[in-house]
Amino acid sequence: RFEGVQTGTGTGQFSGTVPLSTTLSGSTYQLVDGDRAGHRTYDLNQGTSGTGTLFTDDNDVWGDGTQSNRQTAGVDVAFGAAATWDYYKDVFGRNGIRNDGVAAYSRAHYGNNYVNAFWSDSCFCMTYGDGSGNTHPLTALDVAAHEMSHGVTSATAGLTYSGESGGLNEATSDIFAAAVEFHADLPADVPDYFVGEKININGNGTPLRYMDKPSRDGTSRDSWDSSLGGIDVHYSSGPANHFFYLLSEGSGAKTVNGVAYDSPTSDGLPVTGIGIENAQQIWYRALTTYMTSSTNYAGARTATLQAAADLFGAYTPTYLAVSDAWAAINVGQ
Ligand code: ASN
Ligand code: ZN
Repeated sequence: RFEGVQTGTGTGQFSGTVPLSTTLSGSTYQLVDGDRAGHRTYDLNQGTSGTGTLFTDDNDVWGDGTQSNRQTAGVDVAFGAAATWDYYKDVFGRNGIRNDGVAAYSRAHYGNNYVNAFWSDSCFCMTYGDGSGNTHPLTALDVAAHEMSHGVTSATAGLTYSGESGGLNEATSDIFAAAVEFHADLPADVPDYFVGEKININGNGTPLRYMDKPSRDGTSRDSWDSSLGGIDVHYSSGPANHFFYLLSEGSGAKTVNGVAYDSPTSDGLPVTGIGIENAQQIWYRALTTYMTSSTNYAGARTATLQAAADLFGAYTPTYLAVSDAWAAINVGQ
């Protein structure tokens, strides 16, 4: 722990009331995470460059869950960064985005009516808009985990952000976004296989993306075909997201944490799930050991089979489930 580290309490709009590691400087608390390499959270105050001002507080009680309180977005994104840091550390032994023990930083309240969030390798930071009307912030846990995971992909496989490798890059961020939710297991954000289900980006309460059947969003693909590399990476991610759901939970109808899913297979054959704990280990090892910048869907199949062989043994039931899940999205057989 850093000198001066404190345990504050925050109430986010999406995270609920959560502990926050903060730092006491003189008589002012700073949103600087002394337990996670000093990750800093800034208020851009609707600006679009630099770092704005560090979030500070005089009593270490942050935000109130309402969007009108400026600290609330800071709580959600600081918690998201902490939960994602902890996920990579606890589950994979990874020490930060680049595995070098160095913290990124977060910037909330970017621009005006900015309906996005993004990771940047050049600042080594995450940035969050306040959404439409500056009243729909994109600050939920899965959004933070998605963006931070772009940093992990960039530091490992380096999947090029176009064509099939771009779809795999996006899917990697969605996969770890879901996995971080399951690891954090927040009462206020029940873990699911959706992305962006809390931020109401569509205005009707629906998620941004669905992993059990990606076509539920109206645009994403459920399965691979030869045209996949020609579409936007946020839609060509669909088949890989679907693969990960099938590998984790299996095909058909299922309820997880009270959420109903119904996952189809393109070959009509069933897939038996191996659990998200095993599936995430396979995807992470494939990403960090076997995938490269130009890996396509066929290459991702090979990479995950190699990873499964390393972790569980070749031709074990777990290994065969990986093969079945790829066949279910029309990759290999
Ligand atoms: N929020 C988007 C994403 O992480 C930003 C982008 O289009 N790269 O995918
Ligand atoms: Zn992304």
